[in-house]
Amino acid sequence: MPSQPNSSPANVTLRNAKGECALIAKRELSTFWKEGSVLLEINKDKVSIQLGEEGFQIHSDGKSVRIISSGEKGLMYGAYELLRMQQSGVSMVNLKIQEKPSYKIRILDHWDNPDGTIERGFAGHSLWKWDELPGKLSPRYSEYARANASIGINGCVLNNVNASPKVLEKENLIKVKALADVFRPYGIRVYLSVNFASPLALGDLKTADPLDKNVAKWWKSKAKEIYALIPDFGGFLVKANSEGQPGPGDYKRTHAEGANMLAEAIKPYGGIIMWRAFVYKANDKDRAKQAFQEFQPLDGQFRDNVIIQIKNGPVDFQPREPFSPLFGALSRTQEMIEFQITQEYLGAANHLVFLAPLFKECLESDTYRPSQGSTIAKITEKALYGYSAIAGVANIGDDVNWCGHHFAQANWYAFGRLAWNSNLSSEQISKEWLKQTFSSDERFVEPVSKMMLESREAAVHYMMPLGIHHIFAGNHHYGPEPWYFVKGLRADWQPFYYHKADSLGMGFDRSSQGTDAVHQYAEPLCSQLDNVNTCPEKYLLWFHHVAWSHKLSSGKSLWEELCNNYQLGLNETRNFQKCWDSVEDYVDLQRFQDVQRKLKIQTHDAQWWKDACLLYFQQFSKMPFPADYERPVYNLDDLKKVLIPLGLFGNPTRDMLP
Ligand code: GCV
Repeated sequence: MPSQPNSSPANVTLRNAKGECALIAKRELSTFWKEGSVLLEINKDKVSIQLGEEGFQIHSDGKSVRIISSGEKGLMYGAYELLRMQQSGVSMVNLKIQEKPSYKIRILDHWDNPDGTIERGFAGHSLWKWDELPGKLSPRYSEYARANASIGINGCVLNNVNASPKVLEKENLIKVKALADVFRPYGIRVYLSVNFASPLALGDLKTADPLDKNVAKWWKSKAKEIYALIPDFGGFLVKANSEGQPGPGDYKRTHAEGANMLAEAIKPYGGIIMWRAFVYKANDKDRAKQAFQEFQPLDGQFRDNVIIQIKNGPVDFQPREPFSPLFGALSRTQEMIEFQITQEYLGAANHLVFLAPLFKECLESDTYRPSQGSTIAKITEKALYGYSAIAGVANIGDDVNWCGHHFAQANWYAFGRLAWNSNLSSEQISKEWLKQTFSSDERFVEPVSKMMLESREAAVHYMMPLGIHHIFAGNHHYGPEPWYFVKGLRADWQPFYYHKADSLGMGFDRSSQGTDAVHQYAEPLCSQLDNVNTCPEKYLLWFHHVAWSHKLSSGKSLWEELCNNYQLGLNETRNFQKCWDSVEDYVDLQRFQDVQRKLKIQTHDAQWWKDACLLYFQQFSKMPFPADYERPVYNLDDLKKVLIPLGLFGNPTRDMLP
């Protein structure tokens, strides 16, 4: 979002355009554009029609610039693109740009609760002040919409997928309408998460069975009520029969039967249903297989306005997961990807972890379905029935800096930019963001971009290298707790289920000798993953239970390679501290110190992760620390006593140290 106004307003003209998005484009350019005049023009020429109402062309001759689109939203996105180029130092001479978004629906999912808390939120309370709405509109609502529009986001789900039925009550819908009215000029549509049992909770009905005529009628009348208030309402997001949420399974109906009933209610108004594939039952041998098992047989049974929303990996937003095998496995059903921008499993708002490389790793994964080259980006960008979509679980709260950590804003930015253009590189995104946020001096941008690009891999190294997953502390998912065990608690909510460390080795055997999850992937991937010698080492312990003495490609044993990875991660965070200190001159004091303080916590936590994991796993490997590696500084018994203070909604409070 541009931030330094121009001293003399630019000459900006509108042609054939007078709508709200075009007016925003004009206002932004008049205030911030510094290089001559700009013409914003609605044009129905062939290219503009092909680029669609959000796409645009930018032409320049060095003196004046022309932004052309077939729609008003395209003019707004073109204006923001121009300002982004200006702030990133791109030459304006002879520009000939054509852009259209990779995804039609580019949406943020807020996990905000009606009481103002945010599930897995680390940046304060919810931005939405339900108590004040609709009478009082916080100025942050339009700032939020503006920031989103500037990076191409065009939708938001306002409330948590663990949804309270109350959101559908009349008095709350009026509040939703107030927000929708603020967001609309910025091209943003609102959506709601709904509780499948809402007719039971809010109506006089005794069932929420999707095949019951009265239930279908109830949803139809609710849809009518919503669209009377918000004519461009986007639709519903549904978490059904997952982690205790109600769903069609409660009535022995399928996900398709549940989703289709809602889809029919909303279809006359052009709405969509985003139905989540995040389902897993207790006591199953392999949680990672369940979404595929449940949804693949339903392919072809969903209405055309249902989109299946699939998390990037088969378990749950871990620091690294292989992609979900469901991608590409539904050839007659629209699939969308769900990323998590909020850092539930990546150090909350304390760790600097730039997520563009994680997003790209998934988008570029080849599913081989139906054939080689069928990447997740290609599969999900293809609109089978007119909609393609991508979602990111938001990391935004009412903190002054929006996201709790200054660098967490880069993840919001990266999500939006990739949703707009999935071909952008992580490097380009990091540099654009740094130049617009801090300084365009190369002496700042180069080292800090490098730090950002290394940060996700560093987090994998110091938290869960080589395919280890879900060894977090119970409940809050902040620190390490591979030993966490609660008698009677479902096994798949405990780390042992995932790491399976024993005297022989560690790792989850998902090979054909184990749970056979590998067979949910297409060939040649399936065979590659199935063989311990060809499985990429970054996924080794995800797919195999590996002997402690097993030699990896480095020539080191599994145990030595674990020690190596944890040490590497710790060293990397120390280097991030040095890197940041070296650019002090380019950053204002407050942000410099904020980030410096967080990097200190991150390094501290990397040490904590290293010691906790290696000391714990050493009990099984019974192997010594290699001679040239640093010794632990903590004792395992002390680390087992660490209690993280929990704040809002059980989220870890900021700035904690064990
Ligand atoms: C909103 C994980 C998180 C939950 C989250 C859930 C989901 O289990 O820990 O907080 O619930 O994913 O995506 O529905």
